[in-house]
Amino acid sequence: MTGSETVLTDLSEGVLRLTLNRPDKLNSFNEALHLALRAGFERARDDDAVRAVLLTGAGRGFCAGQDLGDRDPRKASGPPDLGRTIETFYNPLLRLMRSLEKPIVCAVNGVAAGAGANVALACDIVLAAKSARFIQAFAKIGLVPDSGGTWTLPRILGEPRAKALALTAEPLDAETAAAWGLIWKAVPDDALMDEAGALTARLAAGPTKGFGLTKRAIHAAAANTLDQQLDLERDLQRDAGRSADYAEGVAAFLDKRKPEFRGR
Ligand code: T3D
Repeated sequence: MTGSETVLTDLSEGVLRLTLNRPDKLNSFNEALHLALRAGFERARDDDAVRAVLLTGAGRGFCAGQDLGDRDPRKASGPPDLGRTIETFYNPLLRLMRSLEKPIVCAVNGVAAGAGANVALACDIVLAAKSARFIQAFAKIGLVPDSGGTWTLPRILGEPRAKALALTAEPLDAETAAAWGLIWKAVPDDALMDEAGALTARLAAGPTKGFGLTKRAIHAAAANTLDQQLDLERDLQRDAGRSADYAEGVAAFLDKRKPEFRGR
């Protein structure tokens, strides 16, 4: 395990595990954690040895959003410019995660609040411990959901549930989040890391070039007409069909053997 104190980083067999590591503060975001997490995702983008990412938190929480200790109005000379911090820290992180053409699995090990909830929901496949909760905590302190929450929640849940979660800040338990389609599944607490680890390892050993193209297609669908999407599928399938992994997958099928994908 290597990395800064605030995010533990471990690369093994193609899986880059990023563990938010400020457990005393429920892994809330300070600048150090932001920079370390961004560096982790930049490594995932740039390092061919990384085939999939597993994001989780140390201790009993996943992430409680912004560290409010850094926002104490009694210690400030005037109101903060939160637009600047969003532009400097949160938005680059979300854009980096969204554009990563490798699978991101999130193992939500405990409470995910504020930006912590929305960073989890920005991952590709989200598993949560049954005891975990998702809280749009922004309403409790007079803020607007950020980190993509106002984009993700209405698209997945529809406006009625999105607005209720955002305006009440009521905790959403993991099983309800799964039943509503907000996450992939809720699993027993003691099975979470094994299950998330096995899933990420399986993805990392898969045709990750094709996974990246698949993510690109699904992300584009939100803004495309069916005609545009059909054209995009044609173009991406052309790329996928030229990949070494496609040739290997078909050959392995015909040879009745296990494929050895390399992400190329
Ligand atoms: O500012 C900008 O740049 C704009 C961007 C904003 C993005 C945002 O995320 S705004 C939303 C910020 N987050 C919150 O409002 C959540 C605050 N936390 C909570 O509401 C609760 O802690 C939880 C519901 C998440 C969990 O409750 P519980 O009862 O399980 O734990 P707890 O006892 O409240 O917290 C445990 C410790 O973590 C505690 O410290 P202590 O007393 O043991 O020393 C608590 O103060 C600390 N902690 C929890 N959340 C934060 C935090 N410390 C700093 N900042 C936090 N966000």
